[in-house]
Amino acid sequence: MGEPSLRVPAPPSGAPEAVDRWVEAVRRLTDPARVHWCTGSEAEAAELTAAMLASGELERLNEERFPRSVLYRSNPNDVARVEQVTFVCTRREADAGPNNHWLAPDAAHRRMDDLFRGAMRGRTMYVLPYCMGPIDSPYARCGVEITDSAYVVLNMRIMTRMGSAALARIARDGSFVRGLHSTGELDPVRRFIMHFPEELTIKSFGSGYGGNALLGKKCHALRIASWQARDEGWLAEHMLLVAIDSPAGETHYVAAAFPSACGKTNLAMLIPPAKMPGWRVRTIGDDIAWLHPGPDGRLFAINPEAGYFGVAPGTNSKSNFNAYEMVRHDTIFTNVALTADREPWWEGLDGRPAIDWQGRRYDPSNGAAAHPNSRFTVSARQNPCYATEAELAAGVPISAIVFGGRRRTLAPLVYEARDWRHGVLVGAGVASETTAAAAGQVGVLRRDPMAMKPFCGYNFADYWGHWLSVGERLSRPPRLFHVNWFRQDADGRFLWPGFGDNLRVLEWMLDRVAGRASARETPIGLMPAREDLDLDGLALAAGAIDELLGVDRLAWRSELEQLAAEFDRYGARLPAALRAELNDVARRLG
Ligand code: GTP
Ligand code: SPV
Ligand code: MN
Repeated sequence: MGEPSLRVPAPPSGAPEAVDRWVEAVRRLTDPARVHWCTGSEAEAAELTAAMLASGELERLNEERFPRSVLYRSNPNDVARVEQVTFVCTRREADAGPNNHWLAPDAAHRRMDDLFRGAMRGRTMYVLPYCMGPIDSPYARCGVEITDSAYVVLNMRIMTRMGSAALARIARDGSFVRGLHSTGELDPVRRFIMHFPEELTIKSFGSGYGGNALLGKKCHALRIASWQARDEGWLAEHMLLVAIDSPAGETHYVAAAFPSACGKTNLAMLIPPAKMPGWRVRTIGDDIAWLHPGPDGRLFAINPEAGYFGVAPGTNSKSNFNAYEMVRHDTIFTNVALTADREPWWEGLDGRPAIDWQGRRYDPSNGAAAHPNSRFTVSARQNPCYATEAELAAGVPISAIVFGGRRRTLAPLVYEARDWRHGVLVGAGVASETTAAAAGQVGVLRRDPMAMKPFCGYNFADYWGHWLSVGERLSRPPRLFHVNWFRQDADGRFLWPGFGDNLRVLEWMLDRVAGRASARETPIGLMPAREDLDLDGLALAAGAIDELLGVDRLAWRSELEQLAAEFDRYGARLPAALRAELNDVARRLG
């Protein structure tokens, strides 16, 4: 390994000894040319950016129209999360459950350490301490990611509270999640993302992209955190968080779980339709929520993240004006196209692409100009509708939890669970058509309970049981709903306009919370009649609303059979109460 004495890292004073020891062990294993402890400062980010611009890893965008923004092109074989090679490595296989790929911890460590041995030779090893959640929140949790990717450093700096303050908090907490990452050679057959929840450890090799590499996000804040949350009595969820201010001056906080690329960022930044003056939606989070039963019997939530890693395609001034405004400066774009003026471009924008996401001259026969999973990374502070409640150490009390999926048929626009237990069934029953956010086929319906299929760090049967037990601790639980913005007609046209008009559905939910709105009983839950929704000014196709609010009993019976078959995979571990809820709906369907 040669000359280690020249390469001894200089930990900042105040670095806890446990961090130090681990960094030293990783340094010996990976053999980097140098070690850089990240402070998270602006100067550090500017220096890393300048170096990446000079090496060609980043490209400057049109400085006048997108100041201080850059484009990163990832390897074309590395453009999304890779669920096939994502593992949960628990001592007992059953603890990971049929919902996860599993490997024994010893074997997994061996495989990963073989990959990491010497992997950073000639490269810089970055040590980045980060905090998920407001730095002074009792609900926040810290981690340290070691990576050889400067792109990861720049992204984590936006997505988390990264740097010296986090290190100080780790010294106070005495514990942290260890995340080791290397882009390796980007060889798809040498690509693995391994989680060791019992050791609070993550090892990720061979990908530099998003959820595979920004370890604070899905790996820590969902897979590891969901495990910790079960032990400690809270929930780590794939949910957006919003404050909704009504014209009457009420504010309600709503959390919503939709699968990847199914509308969380868009709902989190929703602009009310012109027909709803006085309403305002403010963003607390757009992807992940940590939920804690509070002292007063309500459920409180924080957003562990500090930025957004959002889907670019489809974002424009009509669909999401706030997002479009927010990415016009100080933004990292990944895998978008360029116009002739070097402005970022993606499908859904006006104008024309000149260069595609792979840096080639745009040619429609090569497919989309921007990769369908191209993204922007941006600080939450740039969001025009940022909610300052995102900084509250105690979080915000949740009035409603919304589950949803992308389904062209069956699932109605909205329905409400009869109570928490039924709501757990509704969440467990989420299914959605796959999207470009994960490698693999797009548009295939798959079961995605609570939008957590790729992210739950333990056995779903235990997870559903945990959801039921959290509900039992809430004397004032939120109401639970299910929505589907993605119903289509026979020609593939959306039946519901979506985006800003989704607030019409949220208004009904909040009226339900306040006891103002009526609902009709259906076998699958409580639904608005068309008069209960404010549809004023909407140009819906003839018959669309009946379609959107209909319950096709025959189709639902077969849906429940599929859900029952899914539950069977969990055997005796499945909570009896969940099976009872399913049987109850089946009985109501006749
Ligand atoms: P992740 O970041 O992958 O977790 O995705 P997300 O859930 O935040 O999804 P996002 O809001 O980025 O939306 C993904 C895609 O769905 C974008 O192309 C949006 O334009 C589209 N979309 C979002 N909301 C709606 C809606 O209400 N109706 C329709 N038809 N499309 C929508
Ligand atoms: C998702 O896929 O749900 C995302 C993007 O939010 S990633 O960070 O790649 O997981
Ligand atoms: Mn997501």
